[in-house]
Amino acid sequence: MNDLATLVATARSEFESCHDPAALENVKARYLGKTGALTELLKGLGKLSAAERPVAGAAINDAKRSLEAALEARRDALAGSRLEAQLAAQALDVSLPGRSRGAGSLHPLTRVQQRIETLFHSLGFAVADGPEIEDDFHNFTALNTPENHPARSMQDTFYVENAMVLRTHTSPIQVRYMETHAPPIKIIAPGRVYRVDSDATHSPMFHQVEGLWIDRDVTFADLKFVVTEFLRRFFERDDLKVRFRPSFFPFTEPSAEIDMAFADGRWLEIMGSGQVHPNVLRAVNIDPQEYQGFAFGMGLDRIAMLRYGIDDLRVFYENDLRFLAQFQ
Ligand code: 2NL
Repeated sequence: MNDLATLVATARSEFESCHDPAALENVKARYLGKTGALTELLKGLGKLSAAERPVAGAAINDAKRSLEAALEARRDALAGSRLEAQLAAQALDVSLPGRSRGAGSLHPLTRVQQRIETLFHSLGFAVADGPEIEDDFHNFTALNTPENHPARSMQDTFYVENAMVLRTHTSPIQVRYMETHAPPIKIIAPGRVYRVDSDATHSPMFHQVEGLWIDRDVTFADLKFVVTEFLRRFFERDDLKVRFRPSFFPFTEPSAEIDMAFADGRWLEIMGSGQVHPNVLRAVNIDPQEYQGFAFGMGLDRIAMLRYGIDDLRVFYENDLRFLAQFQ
């Protein structure tokens, strides 16, 4: 039975050299299949004598069992290495740091608005809010703005249905506050405002902060103190210079344009202000004989540009992350 031993040895080594299950099943068919080498040997038993048959039969069956065992072992080994390859491919390194989502940040205009609110809060001012779509009375009439004033024209202001306007300043917030609160009144009114205007330094939507302090004896001297104190704290410069230039607004009398200068001596126009016009107080049923005070208004976008050294207003509204991510 030397041939049988050779056959078994050859088959085993062929099993071992198979590296994928399909190849292994092909080799198996050549030895153990219907027309396989071992199957043919079993079929040939009939030709042997009765004396030879049991010995040869037992030997062939032994060889068959041994090949079946070798086949099964090789199948297991291939399945095992396939699983290992899969596990290696999907390996998870639990010691790696987690993937974090980048933290967002506040828009620079929001940061500047919050800073202004904090500073005025420390000077005793509350923060008031109101609608962005206003009626003619709160946006213009109550503010002593004449019928023919250019701010009232469709060229300068966005009109929506029912004679409503997108507010052109945050003054109507203060008008509404005076309608619903008795003096003393000490508020700032930050928010979005709208004008028909668009270039590098003007956006159709921009931001304003107005302030209002009404009591029995609030004077222009109080205005000078509050504004100077605010600007020095906002720009963190104790040596910041502030000057008041005579000007005109329909809603204040007298009125002043406020300029400021850093140490370099260049003057910058930064806000408008004045003593609240008696007609404005009358429009909200406050007696101008009893109460007086000041108001001011500034562009938030402009003050933010100065604080961060930005020369084009449009970057605030483009939402380019390369710009916004600089304010983390
Ligand atoms: C500017 C000028 C100003 C006011 C706003 C105001 C509000 C009320 C009554 C009186 Cl309720 N005045 N606001 C006063 C003076 C100037 O803003 O150049 N803003 C950017």
